[in-house]
Amino acid sequence: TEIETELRAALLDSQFVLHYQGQVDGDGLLTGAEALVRWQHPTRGLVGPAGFIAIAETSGLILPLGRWVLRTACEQLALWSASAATAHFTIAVNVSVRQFLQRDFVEETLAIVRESGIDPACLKLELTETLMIEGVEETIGKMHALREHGICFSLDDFGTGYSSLSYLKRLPLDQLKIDQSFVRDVLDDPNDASIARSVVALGKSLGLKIIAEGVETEAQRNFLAGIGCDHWQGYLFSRPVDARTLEELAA
Ligand code: G
Ligand code: G
Ligand code: MN
Ligand code: NA
Repeated sequence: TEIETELRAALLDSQFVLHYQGQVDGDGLLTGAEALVRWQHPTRGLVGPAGFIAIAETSGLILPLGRWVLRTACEQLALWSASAATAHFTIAVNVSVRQFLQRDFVEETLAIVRESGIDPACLKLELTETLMIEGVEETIGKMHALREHGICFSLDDFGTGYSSLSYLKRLPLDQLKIDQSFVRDVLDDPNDASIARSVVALGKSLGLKIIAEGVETEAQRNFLAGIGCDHWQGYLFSRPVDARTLEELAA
């Protein structure tokens, strides 16, 4: 299709950029950021992932695009590691199902980590529950292989997909991410509050850290803190911004 051709050209022409959204701990300190890809389109301006990730996935372009995202995020982390104010930063990178299940994903990821010179423990890969449908055993195997080298894992969009608790306990995860669809109305919708409470309790009982995304107000933050949530991401702390703007927040 036309957009597919355009995407292919955009990759060659370096039209993609990463924005970074801060992640904050219980003391309100910036611990790092999630990398979020954007397309700097020559005529349409800055295009968000909703406008191209799905097409990149079906066309297979997600493989070179995903490699570019991972490499760029690791190079940014290497720069942050070398600077006092940001030396402790971790970086979270979204990995699509197709990308993760690609045959060479483990080797490629380890090569990127090695070449960028980052501490692998500062790299957190965000996976989604869909991986459990597409290939449980392969997913678990690859996670263990990467974890042996120190790489961490967060389960993104948790609760929105196919959550089988029996798989959850087998995944070598470090963190659960409460999806923003539960956070948005957590103060007004008792069902969302119940889900949030259950996710935190479940995650904690499995020894995981819990990050809430889409936190926009102090009231949401306080409620979530009250039920045991310990890390935050959302407009209350920072929008997705370019690397330099994020550095200013850390200063
Ligand atoms: O960036 P936004 O702020 O609009 O992100 C929307 C969605 O796009 C996110 O939920 C995320 O899962 C997805 N996304 C953002 N960046 C990437 C990326 O680099 N790779 C993949 N696979 N998905 C991404
Ligand atoms: O990968 P994931 O689905 O988790 O990506 C996070 C998405 O959530 C991005 O599209 C990001 O721009 C968006 N986001 C992050 N914080 C907030 C927030 O506080 N409010 C809203 N409405 N969206 C947010
Ligand atoms: Mn994410
Ligand atoms: Na999410």
